[in-house]
Amino acid sequence: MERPLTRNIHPDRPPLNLKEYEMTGGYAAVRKVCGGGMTPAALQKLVQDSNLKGRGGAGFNTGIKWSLIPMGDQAPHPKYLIANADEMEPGTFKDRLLLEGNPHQLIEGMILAAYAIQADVAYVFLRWAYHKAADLIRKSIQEAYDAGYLGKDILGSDFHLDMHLHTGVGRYMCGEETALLNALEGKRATPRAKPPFPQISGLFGKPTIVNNVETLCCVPHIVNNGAEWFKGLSYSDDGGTKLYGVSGKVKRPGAWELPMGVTMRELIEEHAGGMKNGVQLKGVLPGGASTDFLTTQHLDIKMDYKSVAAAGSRLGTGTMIVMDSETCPVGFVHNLQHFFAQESCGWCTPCREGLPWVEKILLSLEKGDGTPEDLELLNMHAQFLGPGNTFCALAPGAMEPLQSALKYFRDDFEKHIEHKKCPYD
Ligand code: L3W
Repeated sequence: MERPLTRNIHPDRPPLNLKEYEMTGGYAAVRKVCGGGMTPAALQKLVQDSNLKGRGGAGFNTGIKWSLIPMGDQAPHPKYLIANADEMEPGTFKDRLLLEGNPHQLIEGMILAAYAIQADVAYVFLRWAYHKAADLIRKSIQEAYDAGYLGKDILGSDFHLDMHLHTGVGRYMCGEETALLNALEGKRATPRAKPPFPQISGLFGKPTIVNNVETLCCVPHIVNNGAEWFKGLSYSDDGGTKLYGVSGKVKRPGAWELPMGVTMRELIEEHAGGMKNGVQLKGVLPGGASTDFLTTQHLDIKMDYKSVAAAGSRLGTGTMIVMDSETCPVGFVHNLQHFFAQESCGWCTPCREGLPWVEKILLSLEKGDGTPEDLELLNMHAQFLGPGNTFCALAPGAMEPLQSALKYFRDDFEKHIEHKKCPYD
């Protein structure tokens, strides 16, 4: 089984420095492209043909996103390329593996993406808590400058690119691409209305592409091996491998690179070693906290965008949170809503006012003070805060685990009301 993104990542060894990375074939793709082997348009087409879909959570086709950027002599400059490394989705720790394990792979992917859109400046927008990654990226960017992969006339071509590291200050909101752009401009991290999409008016009003770390790390391998090879790595229609993760009461929580489309059962039972002794699987959030619960009846679905959506949830980041039979679903969802309420940027009223209210109702239920009307109120909120009623995806994402918990674990909610206490205490 091929694992292009992680084959040179070993937990017990420091990441490859530039020379070591080159010895494993690193920067060959930049040499090929900047050496005249591929035009920007051909690179955009190659990535589109590979069917690489954005790994940040939304699954938008990467090549199509790039193709929406203005090109040619009339295009506004500077253009920007941003790696979204603000990994703060609860239960998600896949980009960290790539950032700490092979920073040059990300830098190479960013140079290629920047070439494809003819960007002038690139930023890594990094989660504040990833201190180790920050040191490694800073050092690796310098190494790439020293070797001529960044700066003016890269490898003798007429392509120039500057790259900077920007560390956030610890707000979940900055993972949303337009809030990220505001933060990078030194403004309050509130989302912007879309359209215009960042491809047309992004950072400082200029054409900008924001891609997730894992997405960008796929690009050198697509350039080296081709679109058909990339598609062939997958068990499904979506191209490539995927970094999947499992957390919760499993025997071996972790993250693994596997063919896109492995089943949920394989992930939990084989890679994560199954549930810990004494507990059973009750529910799964397939791709971080802002996805709908699936349950044991869904274990055999493929973990790809289409299959997870058909089951009523989203692949999201592909890093699942497993809920076990000893954990109270009401307490579990309350904990998530506490996080989302705290991380709301406050820009739009439904999210700012609604999430703390949802949190309060859940806390009251969990303490045994809930009433049957509270369940109706929660259902109503799941609609009010759903897609189309808020400025960005934060509150609708928060409603996904709530609405699905009310659907699959309603008994548990009702028992709290009936017995006036948490049945799991
Ligand atoms: C041009 C159109 N571009 C969509 C682009 C858009 C964006 C991408 C996805 O996030 C989930 C959320 C969280 N013309 C376009 C278009 N695009 N339609 O495609 O867009 P969208 O709107 O489907 O999703 P979104 O609001 O960006 C939805 C998660 O993604 N999320 C992501 C966080 C990522 C990180 C990370 O990578 N470190 O933190 C943020 O909300 O799960 O449910 O680029 O511009 N017609």
